[in-house]
Amino acid sequence: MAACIFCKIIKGEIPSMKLFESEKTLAFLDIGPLSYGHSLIIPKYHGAKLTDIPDDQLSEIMTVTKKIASASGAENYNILQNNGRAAHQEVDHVHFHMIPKPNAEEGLVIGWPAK
Ligand code: D5M
Repeated sequence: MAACIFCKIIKGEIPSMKLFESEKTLAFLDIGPLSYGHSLIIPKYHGAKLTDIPDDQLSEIMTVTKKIASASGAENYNILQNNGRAAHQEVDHVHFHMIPKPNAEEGLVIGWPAK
């Protein structure tokens, strides 16, 4: 979709810090991280909500999300996926957040309590 910011990232029209790429899936760092290593994992197929994506385009997304969580080295992390404005979705292209939870000794990151 031409106006979609994540489709532009997929096409390389705007820059991103890519972590993983395959035929169907892309992972990159979130531009406004809630914690160090906050990443987004997206299907390359454009759809606003999870229910808009065909199953075959989602087949590897959890495997890739697991890879990214593992590569982050975080012992504690959240996987988050928002659908619709009332559910705090800002970008209308399906994405899974992988948000490491910092250890207390690593200090606070904006909006993210260490404990
Ligand atoms: O989260 C949308 C997320 O997308 C939010 O955490 C910021 C991130 N974002 C927006 N633009 C970019 C670019 N250009 N690069 C990387 N990350 C980006 P939501 O679940 O929709 O609220």
